[in-house]
Amino acid sequence: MSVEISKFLSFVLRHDPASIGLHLDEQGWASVDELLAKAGASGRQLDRETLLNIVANSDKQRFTLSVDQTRIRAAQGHSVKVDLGLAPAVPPPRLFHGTADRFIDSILRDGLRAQSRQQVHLSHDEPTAIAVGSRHGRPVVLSVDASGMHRDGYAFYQADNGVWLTNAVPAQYLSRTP
Ligand code: HQG
Repeated sequence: MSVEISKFLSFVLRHDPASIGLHLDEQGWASVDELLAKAGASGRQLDRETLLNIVANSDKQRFTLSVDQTRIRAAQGHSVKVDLGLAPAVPPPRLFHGTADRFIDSILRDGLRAQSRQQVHLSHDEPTAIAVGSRHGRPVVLSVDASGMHRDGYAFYQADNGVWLTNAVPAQYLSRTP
């Protein structure tokens, strides 16, 4: 049940708020009251306590609440245009990207692209990257020379849940892990 609600929340807060008539501001925040009301109006019974529980227990901490708990947003993963307002951050020397083996030739030729999302998502460790890649097929992990990119002027951001974000990764900064 909570997985289903979490998927619903990811869908409306990342991809299609209009599907339930929800408004996101430029930084991706929705009013918690409005979310609860519009979820109910679209046939999903969701009360505040359940919502707060799902936010607190989300395995990847996918959702962020404002300090006063009146607003909520997805920490990352948006396809709708938002400016999360994250400050540029210095990345660790290496980051990882998990993908499926069928994408490798294209990625090593063209680099990592954000595809349908606003930014490329990078993991700080290989096990996380394997899990991300497994969503798409047989997982392959790419190592990203994050310090080289940073030195060359590419900006990195860290989402509220620790996921690293950058606009794109040119192929020369990528290598396949064994
Ligand atoms: C691939 C999940 C061919 C890219 C995860 C990926 C993450 C290319 C796919 C978050 C390519 C896009 C994001 C190129 C990139 N040619 N394929 N040039 N450049 N790709 O789902 O990173 O559970 O949009 O490798 O844990 O898999 O939803 O991105 O395979 O943190 O919270 O195009 O979503 O989090 O797929 O996942 P996605 P992602 P949640």
